[in-house]
Amino acid sequence: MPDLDDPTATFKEFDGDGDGYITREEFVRAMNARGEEITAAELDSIFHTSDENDGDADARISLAEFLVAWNK
Ligand SMILES: [Ca+2]
Ligand SMILES: [Ca+2]
Repeated sequence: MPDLDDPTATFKEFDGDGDGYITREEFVRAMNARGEEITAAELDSIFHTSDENDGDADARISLAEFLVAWNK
């Protein structure tokens, strides 16, 4: 279990294939691995608020976007 206060470690945990981006699929899988349920609406909200933080809105969350969301 990574340190929950370390967003970079959390990002790596969520980025299942290690390509540097978290997709919706990876996000759901990581939450389920933690025993957390996440609804489609919650997922939409997270991606809507996080995905555009670096201006690319590519439906994936980069580490930079993740850190911005983390610090909100
Ligand atoms: Ca990935
Ligand atoms: Ca993005």
